Amino acid sequence: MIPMLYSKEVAKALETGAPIVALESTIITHGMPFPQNVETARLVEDDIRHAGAVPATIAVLGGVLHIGLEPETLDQLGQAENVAKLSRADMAACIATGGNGATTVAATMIAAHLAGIHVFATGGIGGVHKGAEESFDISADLHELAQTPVTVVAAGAKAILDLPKTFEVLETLGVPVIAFGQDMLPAFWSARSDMAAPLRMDTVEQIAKSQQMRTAMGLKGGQLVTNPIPKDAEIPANELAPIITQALNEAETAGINAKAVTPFLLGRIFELTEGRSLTANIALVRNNARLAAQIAIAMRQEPAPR
Ligand code: PSU
Ligand code: MN
Repeated sequence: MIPMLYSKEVAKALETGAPIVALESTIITHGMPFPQNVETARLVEDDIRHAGAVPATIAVLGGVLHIGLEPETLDQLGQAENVAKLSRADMAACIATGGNGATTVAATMIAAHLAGIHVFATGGIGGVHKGAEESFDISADLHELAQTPVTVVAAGAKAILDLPKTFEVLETLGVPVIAFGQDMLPAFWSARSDMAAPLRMDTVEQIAKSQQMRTAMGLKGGQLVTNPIPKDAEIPANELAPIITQALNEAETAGINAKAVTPFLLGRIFELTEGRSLTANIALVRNNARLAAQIAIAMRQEPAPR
């Protein structure tokens, strides 16, 4: 038996069949500084409610897998120290040993699927790190998309990554990568990269139907929906490039590796942009939450194709 606890609103939504959107917690504990992390988590949950769906923020607390957090619990998590960053490799161990852990994209997908939730919103997925040919640092998020049937809405892969290699791996793994409403892939803090998207969709109904068709065909895995950051919130890629390079160099000099790389880089880019990267990050997560809510509503309305 998996120790699981549902928030009141998620328990009710599961009973009534109301649309639900899963949310990760690593962005709260490792992706943003306090207090903006908690403020953003609350805003994102409210965005989903206003769009007509129910938010389910996921975390492991005292060895219990929480599907949806009550407001007090969300506040505590935002200030908690020594919370593990959980992925597929260590999630079960954290639950088994009674630990506390925040869920990454991979772990959140696993939890969402266990709870019967089909849609999940985040900022940016993990991917192939620059220099991966040496470090072999490739996020488990990519393999999770290939095997767990959850549609993930993100603003692309985080621009600190090697984006061409990240999308090559997704193609190899058979993960549909869909750009919402444009031909080019977005690049997290920037609305457009210079890479054409493998698939483009302009309606949430198309996205919902495509996930259901995969399931009907017996194809494992989810889909990645890349949703461009709103134009008025973006930071142009050429402005960010030197800052990302500087942060990467500092990470190398400081010997940062494994799970610490992404939080280190996000933190340094926040400092080097004097907070602008965080403002953009908040805008894109909220934008993704709103789209995910619409997809969750469309999935509920579309009967599974036969
Ligand atoms: N999106 C954000 N900020 C984040 C993350 C996503 O806007 O901090 C987290 C997600 O939890 C993602 C993780 O799964 O970063 C990737 O970490 P890694 O590169 O170590 O796999
Ligand atoms: Mn990694």
